[in-house]
Amino acid sequence: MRVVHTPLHERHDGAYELHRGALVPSFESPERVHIILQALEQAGYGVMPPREFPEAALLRVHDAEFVEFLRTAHARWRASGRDGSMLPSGFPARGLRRDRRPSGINGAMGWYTFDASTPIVAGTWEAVIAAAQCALTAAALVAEGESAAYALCRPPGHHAGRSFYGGYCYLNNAALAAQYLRDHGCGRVAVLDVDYHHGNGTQEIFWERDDVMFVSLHASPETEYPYFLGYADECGAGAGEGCTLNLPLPLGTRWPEYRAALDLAFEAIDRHAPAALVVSLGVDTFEADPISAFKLTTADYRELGACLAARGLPTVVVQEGGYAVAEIGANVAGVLGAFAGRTL
Ligand code: Q9C
Ligand code: ZN
Repeated sequence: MRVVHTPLHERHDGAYELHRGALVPSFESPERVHIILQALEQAGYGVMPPREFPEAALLRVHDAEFVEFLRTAHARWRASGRDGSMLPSGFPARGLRRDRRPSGINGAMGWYTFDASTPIVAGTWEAVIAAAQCALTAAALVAEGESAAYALCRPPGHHAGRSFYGGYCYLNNAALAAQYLRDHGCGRVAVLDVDYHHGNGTQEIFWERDDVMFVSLHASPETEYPYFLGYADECGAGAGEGCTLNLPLPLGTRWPEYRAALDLAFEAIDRHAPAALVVSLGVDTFEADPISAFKLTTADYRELGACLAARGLPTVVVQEGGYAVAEIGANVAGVLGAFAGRTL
């Protein structure tokens, strides 16, 4: 199994985020990828840089004005006399206008994001397109016949929608991979999201589609981020009705219950009969994760990998969250080891 990675992720290094009422150092740090990469290199994986893809590949999933906002946001911020991390301070909630996008950078930021934990710094765009290219490269490898590939994406992507960012995510790497597979001869695709948080962006992107199924296991939005999406009654709409499946789980979930939900996820995926699988792999379900409350162990990630690999589907694994930095390498390597056993 090939690992697609580039050090360009380091260009994105947000200083802080708003967390439980305080500005705290960003949980989503370059160190996360350093440690994953070290674990995978130690395990003997072949690491390759991403290929270049035209902007048209991004526009298959994202809105052009949104992409332009991300590309130019920090330069606009600097032009307004500031520097460092950009964070928003107002959002168009109920009672406010959603038909006029403010021309100023502060209002535009609140327009395009939905939280204050997703900073933009001078190098964010460079890292964001590099992560997207990692995901597209992994998808291309699978479209060309590899049985599995892993995109070591940073920043992550599953909270980003067609025209919004948030949750440490800017462009939706997993959605780009799924769309790339669709555009390059692959039949139906299933996206299975095992990050602790609901993949609201991926759900939004494929909500009305029947060619890309979205299935997510995550902590209940009743108490957990992203709070406003991810309930079990969200099933898709229009042609996509029945092609979205949410399996919210309680705080404290351990492997046996997680495994049972995974079985339900795969029953639904099997009914969809996909030609390929995209896995949004967050390891923030880990027992020691600093912002999450599931109880999976390092050993459980090997089981998870075995469950995923056992489907025998061509699979693109895309890195999402995971903030227990000390163990993140072992946890990701645990999942990928099962694929490597099949395809090394
Ligand atoms: N006080 C991913 O795992 N912060 N994103 C929550 C709660 C945002 C997580 C703040 C968490 C985003 C890709
Ligand atoms: Zn997460």
